[in-house]
Amino acid sequence: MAAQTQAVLRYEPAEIESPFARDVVAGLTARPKRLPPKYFYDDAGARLFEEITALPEYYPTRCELAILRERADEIAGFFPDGSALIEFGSGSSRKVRIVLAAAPTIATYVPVDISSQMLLQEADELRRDYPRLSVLPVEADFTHPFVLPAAVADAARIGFFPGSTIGNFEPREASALLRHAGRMLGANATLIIGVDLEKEASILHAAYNDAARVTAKFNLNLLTRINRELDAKFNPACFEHHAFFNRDRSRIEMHLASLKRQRIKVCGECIEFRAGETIHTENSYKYSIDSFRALARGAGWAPTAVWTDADNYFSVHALTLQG
Ligand code: AVJ
Repeated sequence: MAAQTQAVLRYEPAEIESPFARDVVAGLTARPKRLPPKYFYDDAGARLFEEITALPEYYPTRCELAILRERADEIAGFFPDGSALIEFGSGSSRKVRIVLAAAPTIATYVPVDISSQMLLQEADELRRDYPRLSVLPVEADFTHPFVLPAAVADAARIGFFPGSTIGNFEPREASALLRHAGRMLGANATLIIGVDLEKEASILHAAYNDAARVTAKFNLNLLTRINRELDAKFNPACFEHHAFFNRDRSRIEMHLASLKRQRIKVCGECIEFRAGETIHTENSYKYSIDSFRALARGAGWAPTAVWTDADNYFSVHALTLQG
């Protein structure tokens, strides 16, 4: 068979069925090697992330919670009677609870997440605590189109996208995602979105290199997940967590660096590592208020309000869809 044909058709579609397997093979055969950060959040990863949010060095969650608490009434002013709140990447319901408590006008809450265990558990707890609220969880990867429950078809829809998850995306992808969210939410929509701010590199560095090494565990858990779900044999002890601020691109980068030359078989593909070679596992972009507003405008959203914490570490923006 022509070698050329083989080079193009490297993977038999039948062999690699799941999106996870496809993305892992594509990422590990790319140069430089990379893996999408959305796969951090298996059940163990979601728990580790919750641990990260409580670390003394990890300021984003604390700052965002402070902003939401302080501005809950102003934020609630954006929710018309009977509106539906759609949360992208809901995870724990800690943040939305602050909004729900301040906005009894919200009739329906639609958490959208790929980590199903936490999604369903949090939904149950919210139903118990807010018996008049209709809670309609959607298990989906919000970076792909998904269907909103029919029950919210006629409601005014407000998007809630906290946690600076938007920072995981390349600015062009972030723009596409904001545009897509606008189409899904529909005319007159509001989006409440949390965005981490640019700041001194030492503070950023500490937040992603915590002394307790929970972030390292979170990063390395990706290899454990690949082992478990794709039957690979990575030794996490042969990789090291690297996180640093890339000033030119205004982003934290996380990598897994191979401590030695090694070969690992993944989905029938032999992946070779040079000593020191890395898998790029995450970007976490940091914006200024103006640079984020420019991004939002480019995606069809008009900046309506912005709130920050006392240190100016984190921002929460209210955007309204441009007519
Ligand atoms: C959930 C994407 C906002 O970028 O700060 C935390 C994920 N990675 N520590 C972030 C994360 C390492 C987090 N986001």
